[in-house]
Parts: sequence; structure tokens; C-alpha cells
Amino acid sequence: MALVEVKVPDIGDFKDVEIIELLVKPGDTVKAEQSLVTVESDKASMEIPSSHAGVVKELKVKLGDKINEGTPLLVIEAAGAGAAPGAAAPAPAPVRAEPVEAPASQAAASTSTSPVRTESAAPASGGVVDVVIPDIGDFDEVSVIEVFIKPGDTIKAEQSLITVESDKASMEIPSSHAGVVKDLKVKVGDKVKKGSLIATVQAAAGAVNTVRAEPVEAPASKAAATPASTSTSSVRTEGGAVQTALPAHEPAVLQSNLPHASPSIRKFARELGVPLDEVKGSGPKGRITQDDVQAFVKTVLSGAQQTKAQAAKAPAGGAASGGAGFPGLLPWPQVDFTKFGPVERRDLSRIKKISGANLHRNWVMIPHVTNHDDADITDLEAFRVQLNKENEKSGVKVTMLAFLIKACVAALKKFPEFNASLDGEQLVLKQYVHIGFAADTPNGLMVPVIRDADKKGILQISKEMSELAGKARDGKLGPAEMTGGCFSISSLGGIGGTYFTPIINAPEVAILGVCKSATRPVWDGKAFQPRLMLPLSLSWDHRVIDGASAARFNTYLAQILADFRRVLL
Ligand code: CAO
Repeated sequence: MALVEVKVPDIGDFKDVEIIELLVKPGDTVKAEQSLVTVESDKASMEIPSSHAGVVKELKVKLGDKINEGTPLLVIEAAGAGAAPGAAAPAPAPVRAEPVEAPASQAAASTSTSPVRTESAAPASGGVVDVVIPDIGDFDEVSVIEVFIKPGDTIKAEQSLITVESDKASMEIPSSHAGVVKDLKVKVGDKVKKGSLIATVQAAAGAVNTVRAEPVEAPASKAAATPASTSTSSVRTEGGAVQTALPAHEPAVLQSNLPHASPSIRKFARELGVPLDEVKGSGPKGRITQDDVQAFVKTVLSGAQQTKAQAAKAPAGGAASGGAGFPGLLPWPQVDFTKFGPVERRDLSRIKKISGANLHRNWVMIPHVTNHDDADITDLEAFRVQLNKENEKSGVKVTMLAFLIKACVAALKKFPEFNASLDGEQLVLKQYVHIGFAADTPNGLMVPVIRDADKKGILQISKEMSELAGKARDGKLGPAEMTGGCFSISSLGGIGGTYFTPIINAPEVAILGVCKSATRPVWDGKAFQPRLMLPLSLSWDHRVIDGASAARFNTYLAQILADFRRVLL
């Protein structure tokens, strides 16, 4: 196997163009003509193909490097005989495109083998002229991906009118005339080729601009180009691997509004339906990278953001109708907080990002109802305190949460639809009882799961809980310790509060929220008695559970907590 140095082929007028993407790395197997790097000028980007198939041994360039024809890109251990078909010479045969004399009439196009003229001349006094696609090389049909003008716009000669794109390159098409756009003849998604009418323009008096390019025979191999005219140059390869034309003039005014991304990123975004103009680029000069597109998709899917199209579909005042994918919501307010005072920005922790996305989905997708109740735990708390005194030496502290878990086990056995999950139109009733409990950790909320809580005693549950809570705080919980839960408890009892609305932990169908117990006067029929009351908040999925069942569940739970002997009944 021979080592081959792959160099930048003839890329026409492109001089000192910057590498904005490395598309391969050492160890990658590449095919002949596979794109290796993307380079970009101020008007066009292009991908440089490989002259050989093989395995990349060494990269000779890095992001930001400026390259020219002949710059070594990488070293390849060439497959088989080494060179790809037609790639014997590192530098391919050139294609010539010669500027020709400007004719006096309007644009014309021809087949690829005969000379093509793209030229227009406005009458000296002005007049309506057709502005057409100039010679864009071997491209047969390319898609219009951006349109920068609209009827009524005043345009300069050579101002970019549209962007067209093949699978490997994008290019902006300049205007041959200055004037006012009368009729726009293309829209995004149209296929165009040389000679296609872009717009009719009321030419400014005396504004004459001519562009004429004459293609010559196809090259024997890779990318090559020469200047096409004073205002257009082209880069082309056999088979259309790389081809772009760029006007050799200052960028148009509208340029600043365009999303800055290479053709492959544009293609990637289009495949995913991502509106590139809504993606914030993190690359050099704000260029949009593949990571940016992926991050945008994740944010939209998580519901943290809507695309403009989603927001536009939202009915006025429709905030009640849902979240991401629920087109009723207004877009998230974009506020420059620094206008109101100093701020500090902090990234959300990984756990917060994951739990946030889950909580949001659950809140939006599950029709929640929360029933509140109080349980008299006066006797239970006295028992717990006594138990802890007796067990002082064992090191296992029995907490109220352990009793709550055990009480929930009994209630779940009595009301099995609470120990269930929805699966389409079926309810999956579980014959095991794994209970999750929310644990507050420095990095965010985690829900470890006590497995087979129905088969375990209070002491064992207390011990396991303390171990799992410790692991959660240290970030050492394994995935198996957080999955498989049937029902969850979120206890804020150690902190405070009275009632709250816990969010159901899908695919579970209910969750119990518990707040801080307090001694309150409770009427016993004859007098007010001081009783230790525990506030309970049960959120349940109304698709599965009815309000009456929820009230019964809470009542039963409160009865057990008031007198644990009822578990035996
Ligand atoms: N009422 C009154 N006091 C209570 C109580 C209640 N319902 N529950 C616990 N306490 C007391 C305990 O008895 C303990 O007091 P002592 O130190 O005097 O014995 C103290 O509060 C601290 O208890 P704890 O919180 O350490 O223990 P726990 O078993 O109650 O809870 C755990 C463990 C992991 C659930 C808890 O530490 C925790 O993380 N809670 C927060 C859960 C949460 O964030 N939920 C919200 C989810 S939605 O964002």
C-alpha cells in the first residue's frame, strides 16, 4: 500500500481560502472523491474531494488554515493500486472558462457542450431586463435554497439574488443589473440551471453589466477552474463533486442576515427540517456547525424552544394548549436581562438538563390532578422515635419516609390501578412493587428506587434508603438503581411547606408528595386535640385514575399512617 499525499486541486480563483471544517480524521477510511475539508470564501463554500481512496494516515491541515491549489491536505495509505480512477495525477486537468465579449442583448443559455452566454445589457435609458442564472458550470439542476430579494427591492449590479446548492457546494447568484426588482420568478425549492429566469428588473438608466462564460470540455478528473469572467468564477469536478461559482466582488448587503453554514451542514439541517436562520452558530465568525444543528434539534424536542414556524401556528392566547410539539404556546420570551441589572450565566447541570426534559414532558403530556389530605401520625411518630432509641446502636435511623413507603405499598396493593403504567390503550398492572423516592442532590433531583418494597421491612427500607440517598448525593447511582419504579414519593418533610403538586414520574401514574408534619388542633367530636398531622399531596394521571379512587387511596393511606395495624386487615 502506497502512501499518497493528497493536495488541494485547482480551485480556480480561490486563493488563501480558510478551512472551516475538517471532514475526516486519521484512521478514517475515505473513498475517492469523498469530501475531506470545507473551505470558504466570503461568498461561497466548497468541499474539497479526495483524489484517492484509502485510510487517512496524517492530516496536514487544521481548522483556520488558509489553503491554495497544491497545499498538502493529508497523507493517505491508498487502497489497492493507490489512486482512484482518474486520479493518477494529484492535480486534475483544468477546466477553462473564458471571459468573452459582452453581447448587446439579453441572457442566453445553451447545452453544456456549446458556449453559454449569461449576459444582459440594459438599455442606456433603463428598461425591463431578464436576469438569469449565469453559467454555473456542470450543474444540471440545482436547488434554490435562499431568495434574498422581493419585488420592489432596489438591487445593485452583482448583488446576490439567490443561493443555489448542490449536494456538495452552495453558491450565491449575483445580479447582472442594477435596478428595481419587478417580478420574482423563483422560490425556495425550485430547481434552476443556467439560463433560468430569476427575476425581471427595471434596470437603472445606463446600468449595464455583462457576464459571459464559456464552458469547455469536461476535465479528465478532479476539481479545476479558471476565472469565468470579471464577476464570476467557477470550480468544477467531473461528476459534479465540487462546483461553485462566486462573484468576485464585495458581499451584498443582505449577506449579513444569512445563516453561515457549509453545504453539508445546510443539507443536514434540511434533512432534519431545521430552519438554519434560527440556529446560532458557534463556529468561527458565527458559522453553524453540525453540533449547533443537533443542539437546536434537542432544544426544540425538549420543549425549551419553539421554531418560528411552530410559534406562528400557535393560536392567539393558546398557551393553555401545550408545550413543545403543542403549537399553542407562545415562543419563550427573549430578554436581554443585562438591560435591567448585572447577571451571571451558569450552565444547567447534566442532571438538571435530563430531569428537566423528563419533567417537562410529564407535565405537558399527563393530565395531572392533585388531591390533598392530612394523616394523623401522632402515634406513628412516637413509635418511630422509640424505635430509633432502641436501635441507636444499630446505626440505622428509621425515618418517616420508610413508614410512608410501607404505607404506600399497602395502598398500591389495595388499589392496583395506582401500580400501573399506560401502554397505548392498555394498562400494564404490575405484580411487583418498586418505590422511587425523590432525593435532593447538589446536582439536582434524582429518584433512586427501592426494589420489592413489599418484601422488605421498615429497617431494611430505612437502611437501603440512606445508602441510595448517599449514592445519589455523591453522583454514584447506577442506572439500575433509578429504573423500574412503580410509584414515587417526594418528601419535603425534612425541609418544610404544607402542600405542593408533585409531577408524575412517567410511565408511573401517580406520585405522593409529603410535607412537614405539624401539631394541629383536631376535633375529636368532643374537643380539639393536639395531633401531629402530616400533609399529603397525591398527583395522579386522570387517564388512568378517577378522582373517587384518588380520594379513597389518600383516605386509606391516612388510615394506615394513623394506625399501622390496619395493614394486617
Ligand atoms: N415532617 C416533619 N419532619 C420530617 C419529615 C416530615 N414529613 N420528614 C422528615 N423529617 C425530619 C426527619 O425526622 C429529620 O429530623 P431529625 O434529623 O431530627 O431526625 C429531618 O427532617 C431530616 O430528614 P431527612 O430529609 O434527612 O430524611 P428523610 O428520610 O425524610 O428524607 C430524602 C430523605 C433523601 C428524601 C431527603 O433527604 C430529600 O432529599 N428530600 C428532598 C426530596 C425532594 O427534593 N423532593 C422534591 C422533588 S420535586 O423537585
